[in-house]
Amino acid sequence: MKVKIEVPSDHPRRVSLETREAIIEGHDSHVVATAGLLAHGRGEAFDYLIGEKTTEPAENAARAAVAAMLLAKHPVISVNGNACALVPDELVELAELTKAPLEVNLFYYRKDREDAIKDMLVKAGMNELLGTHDRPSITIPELSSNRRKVDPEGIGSADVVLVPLEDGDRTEDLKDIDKFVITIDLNPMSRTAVYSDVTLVDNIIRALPLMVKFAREMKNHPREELRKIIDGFNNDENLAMSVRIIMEHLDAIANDVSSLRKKKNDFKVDE
Ligand code: PTJ
Repeated sequence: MKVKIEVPSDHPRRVSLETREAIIEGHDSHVVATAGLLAHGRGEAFDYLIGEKTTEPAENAARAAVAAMLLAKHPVISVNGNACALVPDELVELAELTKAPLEVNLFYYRKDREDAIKDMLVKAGMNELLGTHDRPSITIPELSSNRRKVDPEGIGSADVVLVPLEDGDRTEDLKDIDKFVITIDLNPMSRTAVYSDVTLVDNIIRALPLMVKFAREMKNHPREELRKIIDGFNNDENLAMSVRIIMEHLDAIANDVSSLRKKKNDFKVDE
């Protein structure tokens, strides 16, 4: 993540401030929708609750997600404004490693946003972007929002779709048309989280680099091994574990609020 402001390296909220800045700069350049600022705030709140680190269930989900993408006949990565603003380089790298094309698919569509997202991904090294206005499109009647317009070579014909930071209406519909859906959502109770086949309850700024790392490690794994990883994964159990981690985390704080001062580096709160 490259941002214009300089946050002192010892600032206890450095990562959070830089991430916020990336979203603000993304909004200034039209990559991020105004509603994306609010979506980010909701994500930040859930990240506090989960402890602002990748949990074991999130790591397991990342492994299953990458296995599904590597096994897929035609995996596709759906890109929205927030995902592009936060992890452009990792989106391009994951696309290359898993042979999953990137498709821009916006809830709050505007041509200038599509252009800004394309520019950012090209700067990150992307060669081709599906879903743009100059490409053929088909409509998925089951989808209700603007997201219903998809690329026939992308989401239209995909068997596995990664939909990071989703708005809830789409996952259920994608399931209805037999897509295997992977999502990244810090809220383990969102509709997207509970309807997906694999949900990474993690911040996209940690989840995408982790998926890239797993994709590098797993890309030459035998197919049976990848299949075993997916078969051994249960999304409901995984979500339940994420909710329990939040509860245990809050319980520990309720038992000893002063721990927030002592363990400043484990669980950081704003001043
Ligand atoms: O770019 P567009 O037009 O396609 O619009 C994108 C947004 C994100 C505005 C749109 O999809 C939307 O309104 O999403 P929601 O309904 O706010 O849902 C976003 C979900 O992502 C929420 O459950 C948040 O908790 C979660 N979230 C927010 N930031 C992060 C996150 N999850 C992972 N990492 C984050 N950084």
